[in-house]
Amino acid sequence: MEKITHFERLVIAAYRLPFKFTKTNKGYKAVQNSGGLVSAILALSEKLQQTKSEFIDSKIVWAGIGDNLPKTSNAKEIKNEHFEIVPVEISQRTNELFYGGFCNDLLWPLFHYFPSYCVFNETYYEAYREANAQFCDELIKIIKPGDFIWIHDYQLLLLPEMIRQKIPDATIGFFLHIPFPSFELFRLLPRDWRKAIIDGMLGADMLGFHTHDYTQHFIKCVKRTTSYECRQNVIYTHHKLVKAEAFPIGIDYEKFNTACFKKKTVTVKLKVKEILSGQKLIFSVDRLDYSKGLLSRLAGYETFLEKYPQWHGKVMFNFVVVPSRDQIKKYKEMKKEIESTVGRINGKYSSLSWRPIVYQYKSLSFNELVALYDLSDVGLITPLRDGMNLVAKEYVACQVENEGVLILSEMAGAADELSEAILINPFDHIEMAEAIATALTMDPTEKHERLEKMKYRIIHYNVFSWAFDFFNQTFDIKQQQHSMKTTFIDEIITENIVSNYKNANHRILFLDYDGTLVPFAKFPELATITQHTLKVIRQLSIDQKNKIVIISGRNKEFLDQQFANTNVTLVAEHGYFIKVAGKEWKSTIKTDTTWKETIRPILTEFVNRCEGTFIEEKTGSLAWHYRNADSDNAKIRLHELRDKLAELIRHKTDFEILEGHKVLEIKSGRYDKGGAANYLLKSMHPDFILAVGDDRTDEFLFKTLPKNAYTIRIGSSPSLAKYNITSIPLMMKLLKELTTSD
Ligand code: GDG
Repeated sequence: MEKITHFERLVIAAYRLPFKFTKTNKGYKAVQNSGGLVSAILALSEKLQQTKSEFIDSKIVWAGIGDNLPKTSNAKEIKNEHFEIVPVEISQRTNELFYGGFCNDLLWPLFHYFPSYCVFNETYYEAYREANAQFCDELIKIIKPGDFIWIHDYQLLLLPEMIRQKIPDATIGFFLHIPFPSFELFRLLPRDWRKAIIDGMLGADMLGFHTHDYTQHFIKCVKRTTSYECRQNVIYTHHKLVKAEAFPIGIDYEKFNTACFKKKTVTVKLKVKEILSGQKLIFSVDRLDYSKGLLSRLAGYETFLEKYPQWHGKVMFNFVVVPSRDQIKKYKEMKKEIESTVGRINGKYSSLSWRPIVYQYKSLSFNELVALYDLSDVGLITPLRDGMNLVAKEYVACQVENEGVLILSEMAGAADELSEAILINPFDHIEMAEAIATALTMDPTEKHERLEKMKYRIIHYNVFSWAFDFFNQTFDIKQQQHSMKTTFIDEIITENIVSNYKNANHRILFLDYDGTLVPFAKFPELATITQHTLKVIRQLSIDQKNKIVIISGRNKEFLDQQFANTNVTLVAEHGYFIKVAGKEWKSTIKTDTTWKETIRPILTEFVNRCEGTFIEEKTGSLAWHYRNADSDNAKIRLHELRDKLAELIRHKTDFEILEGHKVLEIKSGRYDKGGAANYLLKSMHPDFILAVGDDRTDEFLFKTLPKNAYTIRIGSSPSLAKYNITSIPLMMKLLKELTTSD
């Protein structure tokens, strides 16, 4: 398949439309909504309009709920220069329960690590499902082939899977703008909701988070909630691969930086300078929200005033809070508390000619915002928890006329990229006070050097790189999905295999053992071959044109026992040993197995902690079997064991953790079934190759065989094999057909 390099339309689904609509005598006027998501996508759409993008053919479509949207039949025709708008209508009652309830009384506080603010309410959850379904219904009406559907944020976690159910081939990306919490927090959700959220998100092809930590938290939650295998950042669901990746959102650096020189900004700056009349300026701007740490910030500033009286009269803190969610009780109360704290601090420290805090509860115009960023000596950005925090990046971009210092909370996603800021713990008021004092006296050369490093990063990974990186990686995962696509063997494929088999003279058949020739049993030694299967294998192997290879993870002794008196080639321990038909066993490599001494005690510890599990020792590997353990307990232990082993072998590229059916095996990475197959193929030029297997260890085989090989994976998992077949009996039926075809 050709690599997809562009799409017809970008369809955004986000809770809110990017504009509010106000009625004027010339019709409806759109006014931009506040918030990080809107800022980012608007910047992207402007860019896409200016430069004919290689990714997208036409206007961006945006589906969301509209504030004050005209209730006319032509609502859908409200045109905007950047977007084609798809209004989603949700009844007020549902919206209150969905947005006010599930989103803002549960997901927001939970994902921002405020569990005590969480309200768990079944009707909220029902409304959340209903609202996501409503979005799905509206989107289904307009989605066309070639669209890239990009779903945003915590209000729509169930939507990806809902769309997937209706349009299986859709290209769906999902981006979470807030943190994804650790499993310790996520597990506070009732089990069903947890599962629904993870499954809902996994409906997407690509899942984006701001930071590596959030991505890892998500993957851990997937591991704890489902039985899906995760390798690096790829999740192998039953139907497809899904990738989870960190895409730290950026800003339109040029727009902010050049705005500092614009006439409108310069006018504001002149006014501000006049007001400051030589005082230093500390500035902050955030939406009204407890996650932004507004009260903590005031406490830090108060500590600074207390500890550094020499700054009284010489510094002013412009504390801007942008109205948001202030109809909600908690926010109303917080606003009151902020106002009384500001009043108290000002009352305590003001003089006739000086006020330490200038508090504004309002939204600033773009030029006012840029002017204040530029003129301030300190940007005081101290959220208690923040997905990214664009304000911090915008602040850096606007350091033009008066270079300042960024004080940034280490709890903001942005702290990963802005390490030259003064990073502080927002709960530590003393640290914050010290940081303010340090910032106000910082040497100009140091300020400049710190800013230059941060600017470099913000310029190079901006909002466009963020979006295009997301698109590119989605295309890549689509490509990978295609190569792992499940095509079930049908009659036509069977006929084709059989007829090619018939016409061939030098055939080789690679057959895995467990899960392929023999179903799983309670203990490995009980999974023995049946007479019927052995008969088919014998029939195949007596044919002079055939070479039959049993390629397994089992040890030599077991395979010898099962295939005694047959003329088959045996591959044991995933390729460590090979016994060509009629010859002796030989090992394919020499490996150092002293590592076992370190790993064995760890596995023993897990056997002790998880009843029903046991260790299998092979020449070149150690395997932990958990088939007979309580599945919940085993899932948890497996997860811990993986983490522990990954940590241990992190720097040893020679190692491999193989996961088969209810078994985890540690071995050297220098041999695998693919290597063994290559070794056997060296001495022959087959005109027919068939390989059958059932788990990840067989993927090495599928990957290595030439393109014309028939590769088959049993079960429905995504695979590099060309085909899937549902069960062992059906596979045996196919082998039987081969025996009768000559
Ligand atoms: C969410 C996540 C994540 C703010 N006040 C004014 C104004 N703004 C603009 C800023 C900035 C945006 O709003 C705020 O973005 P943040 O990132 O700081 O915060 P959230 O709104 O909470 O955004 C956050 C973000 O999504 C993106 O993924 O970073 O972690 O919580 O762009 O400039 N703009 C104007 N006047 C204001 O008064 N013009």
